Amino acid sequence: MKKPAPRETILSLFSQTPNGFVSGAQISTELGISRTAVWKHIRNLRQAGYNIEAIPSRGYQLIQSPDILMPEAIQAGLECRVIGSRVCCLDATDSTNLQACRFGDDGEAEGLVVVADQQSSGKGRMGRRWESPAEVNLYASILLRPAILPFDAPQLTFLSAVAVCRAIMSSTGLQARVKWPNDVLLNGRKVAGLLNEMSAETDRVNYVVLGIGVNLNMRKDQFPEALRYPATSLAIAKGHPVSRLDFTRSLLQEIDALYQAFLEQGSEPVFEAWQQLCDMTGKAVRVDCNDLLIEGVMAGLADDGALLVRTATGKMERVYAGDVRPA
Ligand code: BT5
Repeated sequence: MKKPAPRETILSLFSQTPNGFVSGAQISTELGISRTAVWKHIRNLRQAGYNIEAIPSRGYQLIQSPDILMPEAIQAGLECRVIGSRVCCLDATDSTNLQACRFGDDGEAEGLVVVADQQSSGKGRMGRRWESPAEVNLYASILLRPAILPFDAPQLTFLSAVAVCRAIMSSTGLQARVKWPNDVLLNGRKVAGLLNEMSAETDRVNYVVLGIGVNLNMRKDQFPEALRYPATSLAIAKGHPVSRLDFTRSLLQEIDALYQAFLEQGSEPVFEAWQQLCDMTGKAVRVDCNDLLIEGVMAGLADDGALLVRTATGKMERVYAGDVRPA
């Protein structure tokens, strides 16, 4: 594993001390650098927006971190085994999914996270657009290389959905819900969308990219009028902004834990968690599958992640792609 950057080590030291103080001597020993070099790193952190006070004979104290997404801040003290082994933060990009696929094609190891402050061509499913205004939300893509069959890769969408719900709960206390196949809802409004992309051969996955867009601090006036489904953000639901940095860290930790469970135990624990977060089971639904409309009662998930819908004739339909609405 690559050695952490000095900035990352310093932020990690701050996150480990209960009273928030870290002495210059401690930093200098940890990094093997002079006290003058320590002071220069602290100055650079201040310039990047970190409010750090120097208190004589006690050391440095981190008063406040800026809400910017930087690799060092995301990685400092992150409790992950795989996810976040490398983090790439971009001011702007076409699509973080496209970026992560480029890294995947270049042989980048799994665990890479690409985040961007804004996307000019944020992607939804089936060529749709994901609204990605600057500096308010999270647009992230995670590169994975699981030893699974291409057929099983769609199961990972459920993993992202559960992770997003858990991160929303831990950062805001709000209980989000999932909607098949790739939505996360808050009070019945879409707060996050997921788009997985894959590179594979017939019987082998080269990589999977988990694309995750979460509306964190998006304001009402930033949503276009014509959306397929009513939408919201965490800030609208809470009435105050949420920390993009804290949310991102929490999300990556949730994904890491679920991914380990997926690799060790298969999709069952993920599917079970997803079904508990789904309100539509047992309810009447209408599924729009392009040229086909299926109406019936949502019966749950099949082993492969297909949506099971029991129609009025008693037939159990398996749906692999489509948009679900309450009937
Ligand atoms: C999705 O597609 O919900 C998948 C969205 C995935 C976005 C992430 S951001 C990071 C990564 N990089 C990418 O380029 N993409 C991923 P779908 O189910 O097809 O929903 C798309 C529809 O949701 C659009 O047609 C709009 O109606 C609506 N929509 C667009 N932007 C939205 C937003 N920010 N919040 C809520 N709804 C939105």
